Amino acid sequence: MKAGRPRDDYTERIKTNILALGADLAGVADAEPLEALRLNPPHLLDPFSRAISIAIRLPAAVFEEILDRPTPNYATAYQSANRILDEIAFRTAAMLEDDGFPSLPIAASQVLDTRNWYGAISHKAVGRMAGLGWQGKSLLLVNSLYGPRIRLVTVLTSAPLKVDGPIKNRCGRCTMCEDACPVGAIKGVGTQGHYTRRSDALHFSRCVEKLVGEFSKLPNVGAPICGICIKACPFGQKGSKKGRE
Ligand code: B12
Repeated sequence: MKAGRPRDDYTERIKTNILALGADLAGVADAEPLEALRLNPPHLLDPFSRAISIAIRLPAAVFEEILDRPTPNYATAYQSANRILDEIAFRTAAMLEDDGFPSLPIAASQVLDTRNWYGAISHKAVGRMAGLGWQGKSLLLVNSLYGPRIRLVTVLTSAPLKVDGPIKNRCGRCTMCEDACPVGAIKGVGTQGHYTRRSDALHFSRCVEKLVGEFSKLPNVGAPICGICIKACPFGQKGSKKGRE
């Protein structure tokens, strides 16, 4: 199959196959606006015209357990989610390449610049441009049904997929994530689009220091995770009407 005009039927088939691999959400972003992101390597997007955003939700009970720190069960769910996402992305890229379209899976949770905390490409930016959710006050991608209780992965591709667009930000005046953050890292600044720098939304060093300096050293956690701003978001909470309206 040759790349060319976006094809609705092919896009639907690919999305259906991605969901069949175990994903909960899949959407397509145009790669061009993503060139403005900090990319590693800088020419990462050159061969590609599309970025597929794929998400899986984490079990709700994992967050019920979190009070003021990440739990071993959250650490395990985090690792399992990354493994599942990496496999789905790998298989999706292979499927697209079988159809003749070069495609590159980007790992769910790889940090390439460990000094400044950057991955190859921001999965949240891809997810937002692919319509999976909006960028909340927590800086996280918030899906209307699952809230921020999702993890993300990206597949870059040259396949002629139809692009989905960003969706409206529904944080409104809510301050639940801001109020819950144990180090007051969330500034509570809303955006209808996206933040220009992460420091617009976050006291970044407060978050990093808590996660890296303290939480990652907890027994049976071993990763810079937290989960508190995720749990606090009313979107995706069991029994919450948010997202179902
Ligand atoms: C390094 C890293 C960290 C670091 C730094 C965090 C940070 N805010 O950058 C630390 C260890 C502190 C961390 C913490 C957390 N992380 Co983290 N982290 C990453 C990682 C590996 C790279 C992030 C990165 O490169 N950021 C670069 C900055 C510049 O990008 P950004 O934060 O997305 O913000 C920009 C864009 O989104 C942009 N944007 C949005 N839309 C658009 C559209 C266009 C066109 C453009 C140009 C820009 C744009 O605006 C922002 C400012 O530039 C990603 C995986 C990945 N590759 O994306 C996971 C990731 C962001 N982390 C995630 C999570 C869940 C967390 C934590 C909750 C910890 C946890 N697991 O419990 C906290 C939350 C902190 C917070 N509130 O932000 C998830 C987010 C899932 C979601 N629902 O959004 C990700 C995506 C991992 C995954 N595979 O799912 N993380």
